[in-house]
Amino acid sequence: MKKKLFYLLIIASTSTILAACCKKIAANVPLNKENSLKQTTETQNLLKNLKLIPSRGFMFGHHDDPLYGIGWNGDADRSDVKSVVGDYPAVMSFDMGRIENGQPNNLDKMNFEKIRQEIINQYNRGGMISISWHINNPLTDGDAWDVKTPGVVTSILPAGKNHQKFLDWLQKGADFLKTLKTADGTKIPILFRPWHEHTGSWFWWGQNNCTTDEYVQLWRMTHDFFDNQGLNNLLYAYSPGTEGAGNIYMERYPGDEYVDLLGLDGYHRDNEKGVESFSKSLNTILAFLTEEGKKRNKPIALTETGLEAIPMANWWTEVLLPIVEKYPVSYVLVWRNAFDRPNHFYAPYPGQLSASDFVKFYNNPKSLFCKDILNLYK
Ligand code: BMA
Repeated sequence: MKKKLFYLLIIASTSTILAACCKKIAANVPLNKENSLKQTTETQNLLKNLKLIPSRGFMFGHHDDPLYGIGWNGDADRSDVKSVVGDYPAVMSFDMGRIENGQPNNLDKMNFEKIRQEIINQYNRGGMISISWHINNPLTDGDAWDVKTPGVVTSILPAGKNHQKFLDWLQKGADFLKTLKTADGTKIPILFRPWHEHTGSWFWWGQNNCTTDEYVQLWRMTHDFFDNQGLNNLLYAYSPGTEGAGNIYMERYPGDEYVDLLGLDGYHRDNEKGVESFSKSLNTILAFLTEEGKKRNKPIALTETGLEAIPMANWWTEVLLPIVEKYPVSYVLVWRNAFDRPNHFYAPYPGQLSASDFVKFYNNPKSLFCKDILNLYK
């Protein structure tokens, strides 16, 4: 049994004042409009709680957690994490890729209706939801990783030939996001994580595939579009990869008014051989984010991480924990446990080599799972 009986201190939002603020221009890009959309109370509370959590520990998260796992797909009330430790992750993330085409299933074959239901379930448990979007390439209609043809971002900005097509895609995304409501109509707060890992070049919005100004325009255009749709239940996470701290991390930062959380996507590769470089790059960037987060009053998080197939028995307590516990990260999220791709998993399942170490990790008072979080929205 888990010993920690901590419930996240709930600080009700009594503040009704939202400062009407001027947008800061981080890059040399003119702003389209003033962002005057007022976030829902639940969304403001989530942001406040994301800032409070590091005084207690960090939330654990898992991508697609309740949808499928090793040896199963679509079972009710199932989760590999829960099967190992008896509790759901405090954070679950999901992906909207293919919503832009009006497809019933996302890029990992998950039905959008089912995703919606699991988002509602996670909200009702008091846990947090994040959404990424591996959106197709609007120039070639290939996938997000199709980087062979240059000029994709140029083609979707206001002067580009695919601008309207892209706005139609954003509309489809907005229409899905608008359906994320509880039975009583409460809009579910979502940490939206667009245009992630852009410091690498494997996505069409990545470093070598567009200019800094184009990237910033793309981000702001997306945010402004969703604002105009009345999506006041979104927080925005900026999630570069591990290419660097400082100037590399900030080069394409869209501005404080467009970002709510500073994230990092950083994976451990190469098993034992990769421990040093994994901890070195995380330590460098998380130390930078700690300072930057303080300066900008933004929470920070390890928005994607993991060691594929976890072939190291004590990875959780001997590699991951010693790094993340040094920094005020609100959450740490590992990627998915694919049911249909051998050895593509990042959380343990019963009998997996690192399962007992994961129980130790869970029992550490700093790691927060769903039952440790009473309600992030109050
Ligand atoms: C990648 C892999 C892919 C998957 C994509 C989006 O890291 O897991 O198999 O399609 O994420 O979830």
